[in-house]
Amino acid sequence: MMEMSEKIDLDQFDKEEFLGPSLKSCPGCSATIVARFALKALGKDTIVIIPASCLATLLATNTQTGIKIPYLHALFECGSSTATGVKHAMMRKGKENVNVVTIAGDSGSMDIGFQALSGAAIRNEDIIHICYDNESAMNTGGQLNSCTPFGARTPDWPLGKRLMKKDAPSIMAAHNIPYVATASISHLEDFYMKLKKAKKIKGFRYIHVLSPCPISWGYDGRYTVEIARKAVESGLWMLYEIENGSFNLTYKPERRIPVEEYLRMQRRFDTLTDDDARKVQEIVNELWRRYEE
Ligand SMILES: Cc1ncc(C[n+]2csc(CCOP(=O)(O)OP(=O)(O)O)c2C)c(N)n1
Repeated sequence: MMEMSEKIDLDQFDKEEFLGPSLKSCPGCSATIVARFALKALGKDTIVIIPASCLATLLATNTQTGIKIPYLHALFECGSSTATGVKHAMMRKGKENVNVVTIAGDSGSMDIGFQALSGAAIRNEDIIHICYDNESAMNTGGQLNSCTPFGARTPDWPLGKRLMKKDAPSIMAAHNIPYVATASISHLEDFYMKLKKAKKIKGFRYIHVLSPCPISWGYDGRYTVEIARKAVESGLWMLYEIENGSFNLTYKPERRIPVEEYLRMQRRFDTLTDDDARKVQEIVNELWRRYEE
């Protein structure tokens, strides 16, 4: 289990950068943190597929691009099938070692993109899928989707969602793929270590990263990392990996902070009642009780 410090020592990561100027991200955007560290870990022999999402538009629009390796902007519903085709083409050319990675949002992974993702996973295609989860369809204004958590308010659901968030990593683990992991942009060493490990594994690999969005979640962009850290420190967002079916917690908060410390920093939870907040706390307690058993 890794010890996490507040300050990140950048010397431990590969130096080469694959994202350059011309990125059109909002201040405090964590999708770019996900892409930056994913590409650093995977290295230059990588082809990246990004279906319609914030990341797709901010990396390349019109004649400008901010990415330095081959990049394909896929249709919203086709991230994993496009990646499958690219990987097979590489194999046909004798370039088996090229990493093919899809970086998709939560809708592009768990909603409209799910059919392609599930198909590629069950065939155990030799590709990596990274879902950066900002818990809404942000590129079109932050609409509700299956990854939006209980109680969060969205423009199309202004009173707050009454349904639970989809448990994406468990669904992917049920495909019996060799590697599934969760990560958070607040715990970059952990994310990086998982990417490096995934890179060496053959077959379908899935990493689900918590990726706060200042616009959709309603907070000042300077708090992006702090909010992600609070999600982990409260136990709401568990950091783990499932390697060939065996579960391994990669980080355990020393003393879990109350989930309200996380929830109350975000305007999307403005309509959450105290009773609802207690309900979220109970869900987290139950999750950890079951894990500790
Ligand atoms: C078939 C189709 N329907 C709708 C859209 C419009 N669209 C583009 S991006 C997007 C939301 C993407 O959400 P997500 O995958 O969660 O990524 P995020 O924008 O949050 O980064 C939508 C609805 C589209 N491009 N194609």
